[in-house]
Amino acid sequence: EFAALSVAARDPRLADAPLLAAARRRSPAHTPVWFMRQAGRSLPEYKKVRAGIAMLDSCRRPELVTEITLQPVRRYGVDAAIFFSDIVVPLKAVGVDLDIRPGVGPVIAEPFRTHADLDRIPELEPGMIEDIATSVGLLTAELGGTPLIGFAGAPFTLASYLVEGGPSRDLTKTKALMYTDPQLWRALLDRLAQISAGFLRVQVAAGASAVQLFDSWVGALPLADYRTHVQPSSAAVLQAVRDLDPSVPRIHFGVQTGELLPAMGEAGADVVGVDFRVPLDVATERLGGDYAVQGNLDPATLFASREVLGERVRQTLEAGSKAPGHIFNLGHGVPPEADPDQLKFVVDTVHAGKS
Ligand code: 1CP
Repeated sequence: EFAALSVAARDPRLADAPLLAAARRRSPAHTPVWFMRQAGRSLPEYKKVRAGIAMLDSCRRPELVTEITLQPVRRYGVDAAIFFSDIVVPLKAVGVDLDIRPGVGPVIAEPFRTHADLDRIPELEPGMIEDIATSVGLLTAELGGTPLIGFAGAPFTLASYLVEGGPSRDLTKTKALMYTDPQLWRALLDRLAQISAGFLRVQVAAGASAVQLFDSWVGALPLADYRTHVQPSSAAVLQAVRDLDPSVPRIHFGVQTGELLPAMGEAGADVVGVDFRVPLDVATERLGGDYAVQGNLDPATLFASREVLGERVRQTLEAGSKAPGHIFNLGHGVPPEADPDQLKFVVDTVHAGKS
C-alpha cells in the first residue's frame, strides 16, 4: 500500500490530487483527465517556442522543457502535466547515434544487430542526465498541487526502434531477433531496462509524483511471447521505481494490447492504460484485479461534432466507473491536427461528470 506517502511530503496539496487518488483506487473529488501528447504540435504556443530548435535539443533545455510542459496545463486545466521529453532521450544520453526527424520520428544511425552492438549502448548514469533532474525540479516548483507524470519507453518499444532503425509497421526485424537469438534479445532488453529504470528514477527523485511506462508497440506480440520475452524486463523497470518510492503510482500503457492487459497489470502496474479498441468496463473485467484504468477516448472523435464528442466522453466515463479507479485520457496521443478547443471541451465535460 501507499503508506509512506512521500509524494504528499513534496507538496501537501498533492495529497488531494485527483490523479493520484484515482491511481490509488481511492475516490477522487472528480475524474482526473490528461492527454498523451498534450504538449506538442496541436498547440500554436508550442510551435512558436519550438521554432528553429531541433526536437532532441529542445528536450535538454530546462527552461524550454518547463514552458512546453506547462502550456497544456494552463490552456486545458488538465489534472496532470506530462514531462516534455521523448522515449529516445536516455538512449541519446548514453551515446546512441540517433535523431528525431520531423514528420518521421526516431531514426537510428546504426541499427542493433549483434552482441557487439551492446557495447554501443552503455548503462545510464544519473550524471548523464543532470538537466532532466533540473527540468523536473523547475516544473514541480511551478506545478504545486498538480502532479507531474514522469515517463520512459519500455524495453520492448525502445528495442523496436534500435533494431528496426526507425518507425516500422510490423516490427519484423525486432520479432526475428527475439525468435532467432533469445539470449541476445534478453541481454538487449536487460540493458534497456536499466536505462529505462534510470531515466524514471531520476525523474522521481527530482519530484515526479507518478510515472508512465510507454510500451506503445508491444501489441505486436501474442500473449505467450509477451510473457516469456518482454514482461520480465518491464517488471524490472516498474520494480525499480517501486524500490525508490512506493508512493509513486505506476501507469503501464500500450496500443492494441487487448490480449495483454492482465499481463501488463501483473508486470507491476497500479494503472493499466487501455487504447480505444477495448471499452473500459470490458478491460476491467479482463484485468480481474485491483487495477485502475486509464483511457480511452478514440482520438478521432476529436474531429466529430460537440454532440458526438460529448456523448463519447460520457460513455467513456460510464464504462470507466466500473473500474476501481479511472484516469480519463485518449486511447493514444493527441493528433497534431486536433483543435485545442475540442480538447478543452473534453476536459470540461469530464470535470462536469457523467450526468
Ligand atoms: O518536432 C516535434 O514536435 C516532434 C514530435 C514529437 C513530440 C512532440 C516527438 C517525436 N516526440 C514528442 C514528445 C513526446 N514523445 C512526449 C511528450 C509529451 C506529451 O505527451 O505531451 C512523449 C510522452 C513522447 C513519448 C514517445 N515518443 C512515444 C510513446 C508515446 C506514444 O505516442 O505511443 C513514442 C512511441 C515516441 C517515439 C516518437 N517520437 C516522436 C515521434 C513522432 C515518435 C513516434 C514515431 C513512430 O510512429 O514510431
